[in-house]
Amino acid sequence: MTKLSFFYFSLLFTGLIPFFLHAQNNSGYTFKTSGNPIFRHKYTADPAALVYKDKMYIYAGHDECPAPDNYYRMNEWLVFSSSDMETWTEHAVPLRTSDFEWAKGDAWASQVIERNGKFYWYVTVEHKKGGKSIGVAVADSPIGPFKDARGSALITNDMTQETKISWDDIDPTVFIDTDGQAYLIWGNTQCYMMKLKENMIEGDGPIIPVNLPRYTEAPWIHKHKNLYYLSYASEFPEKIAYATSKNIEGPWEYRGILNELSGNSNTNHQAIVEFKGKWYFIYHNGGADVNGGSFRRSVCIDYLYYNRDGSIKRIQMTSEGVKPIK
Ligand code: FUB
Repeated sequence: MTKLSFFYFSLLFTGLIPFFLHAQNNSGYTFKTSGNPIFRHKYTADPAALVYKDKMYIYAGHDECPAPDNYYRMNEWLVFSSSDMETWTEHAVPLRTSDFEWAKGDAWASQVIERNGKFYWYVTVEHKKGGKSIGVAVADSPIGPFKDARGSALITNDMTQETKISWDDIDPTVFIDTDGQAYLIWGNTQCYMMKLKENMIEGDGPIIPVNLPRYTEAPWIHKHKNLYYLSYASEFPEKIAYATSKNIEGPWEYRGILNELSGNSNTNHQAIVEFKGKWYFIYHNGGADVNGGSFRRSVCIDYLYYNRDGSIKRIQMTSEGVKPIK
């Protein structure tokens, strides 16, 4: 290769790196994070975490709105995995709104859970008939490929009547209790709960309103030492608040604010999981770069600590993020 052709080759190669990083499908792209936000090559929002075997998986919506526009342009969800919280792999795009034949778009908040070796992904989408709806996709692996498990929405706007808005059926969180009963919790403005059948793709009983003070959206349910925790986005712009109960069906006791406003993002959307002996608070802010904000969000991770009485210490959002697990 002559010096000149080497020069042109290098130019082409280095010029293509950003293209590859922003390409639709970064299957197998592995990188070390250097603090918050942890993913910087794409905007990522509404994180949901799943701990399975040796790894943490983070599922996120992909904020694709170009600056300076400001609207939710979200057509697909992404999945990342790590075994040490420092080295992350982005896998092939596992799910798009177009995988739900009945959906029109809007890859809003979601959560994945495992049952009997299958992975169920509950997602928010806009229904072709109008109104936000919840769908469920299924896969044999945490990284997919996922496919629509029902061929129809699990929750549609006409199934909930507590508010008149068309976007109240968003932001599903899912939980399987120690007795095997699965629950779906979701909602904007009004929080709802419904039992799921063992097949995980059908409701099992009525939709019950869950009353939480200053509730906006983004419920996340987890259990710690026999206490149920229901965290959620409160007011707008959003802080994350939480409530606890000894019974998953309530009543819920409001326990205060867990996370403050997340900088320049109106939304804050959290997930809470234990991984390898530590608890993590996973959320988004608008801090990836100068174009970051409410419609170009980025996933962050900080530690979560409990007090002896079961309450949770206020989250300290940091630039450094969490330490690698040795
Ligand atoms: O990403 C779209 C919506 O913004 C989510 O569904 C809400 O939780 C908020 O983060």
